[in-house]
Amino acid sequence: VAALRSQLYILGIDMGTTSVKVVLLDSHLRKVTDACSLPTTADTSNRDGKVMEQDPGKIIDTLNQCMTSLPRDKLRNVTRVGVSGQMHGVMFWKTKTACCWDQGDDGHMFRTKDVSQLITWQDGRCSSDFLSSLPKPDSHLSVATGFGCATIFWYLQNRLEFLAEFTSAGTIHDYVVTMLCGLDRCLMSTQNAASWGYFNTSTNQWNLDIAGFPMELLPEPVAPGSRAGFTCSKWHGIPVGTPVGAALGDFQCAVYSCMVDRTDAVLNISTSAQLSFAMPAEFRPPHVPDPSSLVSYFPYFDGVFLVVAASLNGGNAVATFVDMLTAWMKELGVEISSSSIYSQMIEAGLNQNSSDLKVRPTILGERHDTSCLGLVSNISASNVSLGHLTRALCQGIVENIVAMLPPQLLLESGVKRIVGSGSALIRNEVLRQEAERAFPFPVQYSEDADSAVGVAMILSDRM
Ligand SMILES: *[C@@H]1O[C@H](CO)[C@@H](O)[C@H](O)[C@H]1NC(C)=O
Ligand SMILES: *[C@@H]1O[C@H](CO)[C@@H](O)[C@H](O)[C@H]1NC(C)=O
Ligand SMILES: *[C@@H]1O[C@H](CO)[C@@H](O)[C@H](O)[C@H]1NC(C)=O
Ligand SMILES: *[C@@H]1O[C@H](CO)[C@@H](O)[C@H](O)[C@H]1NC(C)=O
Ligand SMILES: *[C@@H]1O[C@H](CO)[C@@H](O)[C@H](O)[C@H]1NC(C)=O
Ligand SMILES: CC(=O)N[C@H]1CO[C@H](CO)[C@@H](O)[C@@H]1O
Repeated sequence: VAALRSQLYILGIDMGTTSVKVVLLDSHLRKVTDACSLPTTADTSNRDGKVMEQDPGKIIDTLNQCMTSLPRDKLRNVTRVGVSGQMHGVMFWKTKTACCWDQGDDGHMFRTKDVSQLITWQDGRCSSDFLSSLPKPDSHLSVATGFGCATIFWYLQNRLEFLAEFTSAGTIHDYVVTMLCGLDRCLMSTQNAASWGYFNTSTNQWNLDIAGFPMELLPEPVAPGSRAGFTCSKWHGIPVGTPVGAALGDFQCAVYSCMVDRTDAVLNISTSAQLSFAMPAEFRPPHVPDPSSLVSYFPYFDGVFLVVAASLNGGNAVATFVDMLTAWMKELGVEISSSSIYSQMIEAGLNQNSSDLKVRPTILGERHDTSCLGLVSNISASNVSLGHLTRALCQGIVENIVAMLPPQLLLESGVKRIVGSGSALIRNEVLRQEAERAFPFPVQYSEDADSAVGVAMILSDRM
């Protein structure tokens, strides 16, 4: 039977902060058949410790390398292209001359030309004084340094001549879509638009009709899941005229890749930790941002919002504990590897069912309370073994994220299952046990939460 049906693929691309990933999804089986991920090493020298910029030329070269690694015969059968990427950041380009197409033997591809650096979400040039001097956004999301519109305001006040060189702005993934389709105007999904600030998600309009603001640079908002255009040239073997989706947010795509049912909540614990689920269709976020709020609302699909609790403390807290033990052992003159400490500590934690010891793992503070650092409490002489500490640390990590978005709220919103993802959760059985204890729902694990896979699935389902 497989031989009779034509084999078609969807290409998913994720333009991440440190790497580019491409996947081919078999349209029929909805399974990944090929994938490639390469580091971009695109960070440029950090001039004053606050500027975080990347070289789009290097990022696009990395994309070309990833594409070259995919089987050419499958690329010829690609029927849709989806792109996701790091949100909040902004780059500028000159419409029409922002890339050059290379029609060489090794495949048609484009490279950057007449583009600015990418100012990433990690950029710190906008001080809190600067941000508070800006007009008040009409958005439920507050504006932070590294957000596209804040960066444009910074150029407006500090280097007006820089902006005059360009005619378009977008995220790096919007740039890819715009070049692939040869568009005159960048079409930006509301997922990415909301991440720039100054965007009203009720009207789906920018609110920057302010004297002097270069509105003409801003992309045109479109619904997530809609088509931006068609490939304007053959690209690495993909036929000309292949539909390309408007670029999406990496977070939404990662959630999509592991949310099987609409009633699933996703608990992701990697370096940091997030808990997220789709709010009921009629839910609308409050009109004014609340800086003390523990959750954010991000546009998902069809006017639905994802509620997201984001903790800065996840696998990094476990890693810090392991590093601490490794350093102590070394100071005591015992050489033992971190990986051996990690596995023995998990073993000890598994043998200790519960503990009265309490660990608050917020070693990095939290966004809503940067001064609330970690704490170990309720220490008694018999509760200080490695097993107690491991158990208490893992329990603390789960309780910390769960406190931001309590199970009662999940119940009321119709959540029926937790999908666990992220390397720190998947490989740590004590953490998994604590997650299973914390929720009144079954917990199922998904190893392949992935933005590139998610964007391919979205195009398969929705476009
Ligand atoms: C591409 O599609 C053609 C026609 O449907 C099919 O014969 C061929 O096997 C497919 N190639 C691959 C690599 O799947
Ligand atoms: C967005 O626009 C709607 C409709 O005009 C308005 O009711 C709302 O207050 C605006 N602001 C936000 C943050 O939704
Ligand atoms: C989980 O977190 C990692 C790292 O922060 C991120 O790359 C991934 O997309 C996240 N996955 C989900 C489903 O949120
Ligand atoms: C953990 O608790 C369960 C259920 O109470 C019990 O059956 C099991 O023996 C306990 N394991 C350890 C190592 O204490
Ligand atoms: C602290 O430990 C004691 C005895 O081990 C226990 O009874 C108590 O419930 C613990 N307190 C908290 C807040 O866990
Ligand atoms: C879970 C556990 O082992 N708790 C112990 C902590 O220490 C107190 C006081 O020594 C014991 O009574 C608990 O059994």
